[in-house]
Amino acid sequence: MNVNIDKEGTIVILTGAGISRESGLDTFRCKDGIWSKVNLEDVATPEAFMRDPDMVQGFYNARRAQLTNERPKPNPGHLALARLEKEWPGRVLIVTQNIDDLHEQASNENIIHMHGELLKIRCNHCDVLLQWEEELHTNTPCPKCNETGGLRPHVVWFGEVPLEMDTIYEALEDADLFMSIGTSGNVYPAAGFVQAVQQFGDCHTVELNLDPSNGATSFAETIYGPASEVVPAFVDKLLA
Ligand code: BV8
Repeated sequence: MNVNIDKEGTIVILTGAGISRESGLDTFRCKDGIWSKVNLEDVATPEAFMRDPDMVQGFYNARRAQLTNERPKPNPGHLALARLEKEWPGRVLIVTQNIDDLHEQASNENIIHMHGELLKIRCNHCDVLLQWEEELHTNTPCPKCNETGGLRPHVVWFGEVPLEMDTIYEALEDADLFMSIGTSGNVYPAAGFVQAVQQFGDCHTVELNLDPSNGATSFAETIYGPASEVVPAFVDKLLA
């Protein structure tokens, strides 16, 4: 790391599918990624849910079953961020695009799932938000309002507004260090955060990824390699 971050400084960390790859969860756009097997237009848009809800529910049931049956574990990349949150005197916030629960399993607390969470569902009829580890079907009655056809995965589909955007931009305004880990920089507004922090003020920006993302040239510093190796090494230097 080629700059000194004030130890009381605020660190905002954006994570993507790449940080969970070594825990056995597919990424989206890598060779054999999720979007090489299914079209996002068919499973991750509100239009798809209107058109063929069973197809959409099936897509998320399969990913939810992978989380609840295979119980993937956090890898050294996740664990290093947990150590950073515990030992860094200043504020540490994880803004993740991931809908898995590996940051929680690693015992991070300050986490925003800007694209939602796979182990939660909500009802379009009564807006209840529930923890959910089972399969979900169009005729599953809502445990609160008992209506059917309203329950959907608590995830942000393309064309929908990401979650907690105000809190995220407030943190980006306050950031002294912005780290981006395991994301290809294809999906907005997350892919625009590196430009946003530089408009807000003096913030050091670092990309930690297997290979250069679409936004690589926007970062002051770039470190390439598997998250399980480069993230612990970077955190060691930060806490040194
Ligand atoms: C919105 C949830 C308005 C569901 C997801 C501007 C320009 C162009 C388009 C747009 C734009 N603004 C908006 C859009 C439209 C759209 C968009 O960005 N489209 C793209 C495809 C062009 N955005 C939206 O619709 C968003 N909504 O904009 O609302 C708005 C905006 C601002 C404020 C208010 C309102 C909503 C987008 C959310 C969609 N939902 N997921 C689900 O998971 O099923 S997005 C989905 O892609 C995932 O959440 C994922 O996180 C995200 C990004 O993918 P990555 O995580 O980056 O994964 P990827 O496979 O691409 O890359 C993996 C990376 O890891 C690679 O770089 C690889 O090298 C690296 N890697 C691999 N292994 C490792 C590794 N790194 C380290 N170690 C390893 N071992």
